[in-house]
Amino acid sequence: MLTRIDHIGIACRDLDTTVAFYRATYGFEVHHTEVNEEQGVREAMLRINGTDDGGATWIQLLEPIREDSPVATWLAKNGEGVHHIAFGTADVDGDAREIGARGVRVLYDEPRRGSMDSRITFLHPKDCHGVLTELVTSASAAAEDPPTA
Ligand code: CMX
Ligand code: CO
Repeated sequence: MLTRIDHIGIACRDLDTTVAFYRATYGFEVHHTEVNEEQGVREAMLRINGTDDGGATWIQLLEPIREDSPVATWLAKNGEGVHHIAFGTADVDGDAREIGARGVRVLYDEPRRGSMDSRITFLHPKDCHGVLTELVTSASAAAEDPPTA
């Protein structure tokens, strides 16, 4: 079951200047940064608020590290802006299976590693009214509530 907005993913050309904008304009601080080689991004997670299931809601700022990465392709076409939304769930495997069975293309056979050791998968934007949609189980949610299926 999808229980919350986990994050909004925002594509930017320069992570450091974008982080500086979010800090100066809104007062949001960086909780975590990492390079995700597989996804082709350098990213910063800005924690916006806690949620009643013990998770949190984030802004994920994404700078491409490779020209052939999804974020680089998207930036070249659209410029900076909102790249995807992510729904949080305690069971990304089960939810991806259920949503796939409804005819929405799930991009990965198995969830992959996302920010902060979360497990993530994506739904094709063309099957979601133009919105690239990520499903994510955070490392803490997985530890507290392991999938039983
Ligand atoms: N939002 C909405 N539409 C999108 C999109 C996005 N982020 N990315 C691509 N599209 C649309 C394109 O506009 C294009 O539409 P048209 O055919 O009408 O022009 C169509 O989808 C195909 O786009 P493309 O540029 O040819 O790109 P690809 O098909 O090669 O890749 C996708 C699209 C979704 C499969 C790819 O971006 C992907 O695998 N995304 C998942 C991984 C990812 O985004 N990782 C970065 C974030 C990591 C994280 O969150 O941790
Ligand atoms: Co994301």
